[in-house]
Amino acid sequence: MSGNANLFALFEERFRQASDSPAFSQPGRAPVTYGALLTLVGRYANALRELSVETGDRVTVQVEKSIANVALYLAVMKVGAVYQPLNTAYTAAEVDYFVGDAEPRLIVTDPSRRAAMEDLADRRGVGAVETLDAEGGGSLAEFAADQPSTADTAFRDPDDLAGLLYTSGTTGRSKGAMLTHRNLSSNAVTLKDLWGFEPGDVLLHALPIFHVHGLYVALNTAFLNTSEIIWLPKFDAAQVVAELPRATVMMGVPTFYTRLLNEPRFTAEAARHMRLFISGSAPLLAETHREFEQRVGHRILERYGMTECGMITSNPYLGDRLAGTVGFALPGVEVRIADKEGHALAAGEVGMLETNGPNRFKGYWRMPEKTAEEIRPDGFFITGDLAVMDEAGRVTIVGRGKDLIISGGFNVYPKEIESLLDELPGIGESAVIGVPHPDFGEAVIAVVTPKTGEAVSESELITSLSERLAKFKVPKRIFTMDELPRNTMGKVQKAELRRVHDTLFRKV
Ligand code: MCA
Ligand code: AMP
Repeated sequence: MSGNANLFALFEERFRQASDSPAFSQPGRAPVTYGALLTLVGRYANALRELSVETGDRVTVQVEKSIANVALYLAVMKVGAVYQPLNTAYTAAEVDYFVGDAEPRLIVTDPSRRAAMEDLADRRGVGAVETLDAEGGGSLAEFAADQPSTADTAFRDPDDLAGLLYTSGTTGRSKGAMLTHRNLSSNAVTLKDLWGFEPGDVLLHALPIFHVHGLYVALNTAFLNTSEIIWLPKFDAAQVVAELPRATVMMGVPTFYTRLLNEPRFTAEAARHMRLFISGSAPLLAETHREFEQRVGHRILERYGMTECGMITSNPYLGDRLAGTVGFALPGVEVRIADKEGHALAAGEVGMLETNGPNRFKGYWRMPEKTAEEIRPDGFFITGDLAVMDEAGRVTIVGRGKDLIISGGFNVYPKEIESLLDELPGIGESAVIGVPHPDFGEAVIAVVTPKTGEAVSESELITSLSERLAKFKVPKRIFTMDELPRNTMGKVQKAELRRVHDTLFRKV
């Protein structure tokens, strides 16, 4: 019989060997060792089993970032269940959809949302609701504290699910990407080696942990290396600068790096101990890359990935990190730039980036037709990103074949907002576009046409949208036009709206 493919089995062995080493350090608090983390995970695993969570069950988690949250993530994996993290900004209406689709056994929520989640659980037939707060307290923490500290690690096959992470679609409903133990392990092992993780590395962690970047890319590589993790609740430039002198590696979205450059205390001296800065989730402007190098003497390593495939390409750790490019396919990962039929194009030609490898997800949860549309029969996944590859295999992302806005590293699908706007009183039609923004990279704005004879109020529209949508999706401005520009086929010309944005509208 082959070994246990459960990723937690791999971590467990390493955590045990490093049991006296710090796993997490937080400003002003005693560190949590890997041994203490193992104990906590054991207690949470027993708590999950007591709550009837079995292998293959989904556990929906919408809680603030905390070490207890990490222990819960690891415990879900340990018992062989499937972790479904949700952005804390999602409203009850948004969570309702995810819960209805994933059909979890257990929902873990912030204490402030308990009543709303219990209602939802009743309607959706979810067995249990428990809470965790930002300090790691709450009903689940209390229950776990009374449990034994050791528990068996469930035996899992490489293709069994470890995570269910939702990505919105360009049309219609959000899709749950089914991520397997093989997907997560292969990516973590590859990145740890590729990015040169070594004993003594300290990771500064300021990302949220409900997305692939902060959860799997950052935590899993650090865990494989049993690195100390400087644990910050969120990105705060001044706090990051204060903690950097103890760190060697940091991962962030481009907004982290532009915000650091706006912080006068961010100097070469502050970054003297750093080995590596990594950026991803959205394009890093070449000028940010250059300014960063001038300021602190580090070339940011830009990589490219997505929820469905984890990391796909990376600039080299040793070798040229070129501004504006995302580097080479990871070892073991295939990338091709293809035409509409999936045939590879020659070097230098722009096409769709398609990829395959052990990191590629298993498919969309209960959506076989969507899976078949996006994964070709030869296994290549159609990413929706337009790219070009040079003779040496270096990839540059040149645009998106999908109508998507990335704001501060969060994805926003215009279609979702347009559908809600179109339902509001007084609106004829709407178009949602992304426009350049100095902090978020892109900002969401909307253009609406009023129904004949009706007046629309920007602030009322924003208030209505905020009741249904996470804050980061709500347009920063909503402008009114008599009619939307259309091409001869009648399709709204978003490129034209973006082009005239600078001249027609005030900047956001
Ligand atoms: C917060 N706001 C935002 C965003 N974040 N609006 C647009 N885009 C955002 N990303 C809202 C707030 O609700 C607030 O609204 C106002 O904007 C200003 O908030 P501020 O305090 O400046 O924001 P913040 O709390 O400092 O957050 C900004 C942030 C954060 C630190 C950049 O958004 C963040 O941590 N982003 C990282 C996202 C990420 O991890 N992405 C990875 C997913 P108001 O003032 O009205 O209340 S992609 C992925 O995983 C793939 C696989 C990959 O390749 O990595
Ligand atoms: P998500 O669906 O949240 O996983 O977002 C994945 C998308 O983020 C990709 O399809 C790309 O469009 C974008 N992305 C991630 N990393 C980069 C990068 N380094 N440069 C440009 N776009 C990126």
